[in-house]
Amino acid sequence: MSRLILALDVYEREKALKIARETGDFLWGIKVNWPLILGSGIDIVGELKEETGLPIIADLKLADIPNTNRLIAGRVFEAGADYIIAHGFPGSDSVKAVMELGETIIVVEMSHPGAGEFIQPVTDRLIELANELEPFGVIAPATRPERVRYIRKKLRRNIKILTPGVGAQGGKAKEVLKAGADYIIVGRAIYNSGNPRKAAENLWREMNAGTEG
Ligand code: BMP
Repeated sequence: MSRLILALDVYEREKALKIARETGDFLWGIKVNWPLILGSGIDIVGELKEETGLPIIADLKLADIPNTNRLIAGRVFEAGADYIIAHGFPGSDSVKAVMELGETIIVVEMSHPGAGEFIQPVTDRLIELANELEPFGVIAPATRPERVRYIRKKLRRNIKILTPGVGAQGGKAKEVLKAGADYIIVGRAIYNSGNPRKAAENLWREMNAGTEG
């Protein structure tokens, strides 16, 4: 089984569907973020699901009061999303409002340099929140394998770790998997490559090398 998630951050519907079709064989799932939702509308979630049969993660990074989180998440789950990503820092009530409607992934640390300013100092608290609420998974930075290792140690075993930051942001798939990630999220290194299918296949091979037999 694949542990690769495509971050499909393009605007255009046709382009998104084409890349999804080409790469689907090598993916566990597809992550849809604001660029694609703004460019193509929320119905793209159902279309991608129908086209590929893969789980769809809606990366909205919800960070609002419980009622607003609930209003947004309700529509997005209705549109066919299997998972929604929410921020943990607005508090447990805001996250619970999403979790009551469907499978949720909580951001506990981010992959960009600025993550060191505000989110990394509260990662321990966000891990505690995840351990208490037991969502499907958490987001952790593929750009810092040592932080993935740390988060894996503190996080309940049944909670998955999904890591963006491989490829364009400098993270290395093998290293992050070794540090304890369950899934690797990759965008530009696949959709901006001349041959997205080949790029996804190469990553898939790299991730599976040494795990056969
Ligand atoms: P790329 O492989 O092109 O860098 O894309 C990474 C994807 O993961 C983007 O959709 C980005 O918004 C998302 N992401 C991230 O890069 N770092 C995080 O900490 C959290 C994210 O959701």
